[in-house]
Amino acid sequence: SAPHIKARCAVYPGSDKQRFPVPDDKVSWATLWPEYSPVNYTAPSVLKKPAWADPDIGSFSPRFNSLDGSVDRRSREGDYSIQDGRPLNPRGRTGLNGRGLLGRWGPNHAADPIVTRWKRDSAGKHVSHAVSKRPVLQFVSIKRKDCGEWAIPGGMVDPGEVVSQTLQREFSEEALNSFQASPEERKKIYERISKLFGSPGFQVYKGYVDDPRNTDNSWMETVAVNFHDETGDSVSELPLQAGDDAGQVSWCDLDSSQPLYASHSHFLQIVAEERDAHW
Ligand code: RP5
Ligand code: MG
Ligand code: MG
Repeated sequence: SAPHIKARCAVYPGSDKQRFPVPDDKVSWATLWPEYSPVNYTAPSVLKKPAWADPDIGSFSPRFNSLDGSVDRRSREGDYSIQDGRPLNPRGRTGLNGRGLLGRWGPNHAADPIVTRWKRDSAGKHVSHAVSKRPVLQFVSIKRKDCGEWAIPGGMVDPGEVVSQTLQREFSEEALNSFQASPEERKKIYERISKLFGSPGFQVYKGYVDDPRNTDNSWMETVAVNFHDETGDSVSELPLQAGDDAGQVSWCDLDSSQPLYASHSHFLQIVAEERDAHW
């Protein structure tokens, strides 16, 4: 696995905290580095003890590497180590300890719905890329309110929730703003997307996400699944509307030059390869 990069961004998101600079050759915990002195930071929003966050370590001893009541503290990367009562990021140092903006010590589980269709011209014909000559895929992308970056409309798995539910729920909330629709519209949306999301989908990725919010003790993990509207008459016809943590929503071309949040570009590359599309 490649060393994480966004998890070492200079300034921690939503704060003025500078991460301790970690060069590539010092990322691994296996490399001894006595001078390493990361900044400690847990965001005030997390310390306020909202329902989605753990308490601080000390008074609290969760069951790491196991299913802890309804909170899944197992990593998809295998067992992680615990040092001084705190879990260690399985991809190594990030220059910051504590939880930052993340609620859980250890893995924070998310799900990423990648909804795709073929790009078509006004006559309905597939559009191929001028250089690669391959057909172009489009995916439903949202502009995140927190950082302004384009991203897959993913979100956190609620305690006890199954991933298939999270995928459909987050897509409905962020890309369709389903709650604001009229009852008939909502019913139509629900029927259309239940069919697409009820199909098996293609599992693109599961595991660690190189997310800028990661710390030495808390990190994002995801399950990314591709639901493809081959004929373009299912989700393709639904009006997109941004909701929840999405500021904008749009069908975007899959293309290696498009910068995206966290590891999302890597997930889309896998989708493009699987479907023999342009990348
Ligand atoms: C990323 O953060 C995941 O890939 C997912 O897209 C997202 C989940 O966090 P929120 O959108 O709930 O902030 O690491
Ligand atoms: Mg959400
Ligand atoms: Mg989200």
